[in-house]
Amino acid sequence: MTLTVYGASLSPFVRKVRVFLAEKGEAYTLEQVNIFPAPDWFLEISPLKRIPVLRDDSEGADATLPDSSAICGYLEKKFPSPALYPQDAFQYGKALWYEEYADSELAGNIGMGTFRPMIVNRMMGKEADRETADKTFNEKLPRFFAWLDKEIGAKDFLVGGAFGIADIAVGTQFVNLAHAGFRPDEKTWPNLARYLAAIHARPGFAACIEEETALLKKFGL
Ligand SMILES: N[C@@H](CCC(=O)N[C@@H](CS)C(=O)NCC(=O)O)C(=O)O
Repeated sequence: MTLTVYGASLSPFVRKVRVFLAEKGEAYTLEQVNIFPAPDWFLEISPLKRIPVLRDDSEGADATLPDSSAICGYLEKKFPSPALYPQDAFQYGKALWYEEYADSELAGNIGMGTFRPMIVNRMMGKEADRETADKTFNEKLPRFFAWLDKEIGAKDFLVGGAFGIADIAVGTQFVNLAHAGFRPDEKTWPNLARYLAAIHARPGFAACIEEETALLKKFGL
């Protein structure tokens, strides 16, 4: 296998790359890396100590690339079909904006505010912090849900009438929210709930969700 993804399966950014590769129909090996703490060899390929990192042996012995956005941009150039970024210039810009929105604020609030207190805590042998998770879900996340619900409206995909990077970046963060035990209420945000159900049912997402759910079960979560 020439492509290797270094990371851990519950990371939303690792899942982003895995779903991207699945949609491209490209096979890869997932090499699990524990980043708490990251081993020395990993710091050499990930100076910010973050997962994921992609290795592409077809590009030479040291061909590694950190950061999910850099990796997806690279994979799009290397494997152009099916296109996962819009061709139209403005739609392309919009897709990058949704990706940024998901990777920064949405990820921060879901990750630190729900996934860490409910899942990471328990995986590390600590008590779940339900108070923090409930507070995040009830007070911080509704404005993200409302904005996304409005952006999606009656559409199937966020940008350009086709599934792509924006849907992968947004969809992956909501998998972590679901792992933490929370979903946007379908009566309050019906467009978002319908959209997420459809995105998560795609084979790339469904395979990751199934694998991760089994992993969480092994931890008794
Ligand atoms: N911008 C990066 C973010 C990656 C990221 O934050 N990964 C987390 C795991 S979900 C990580 O490696 N955290 C370890 C740390 O920050 O030390 C990307 O898109 O790949």
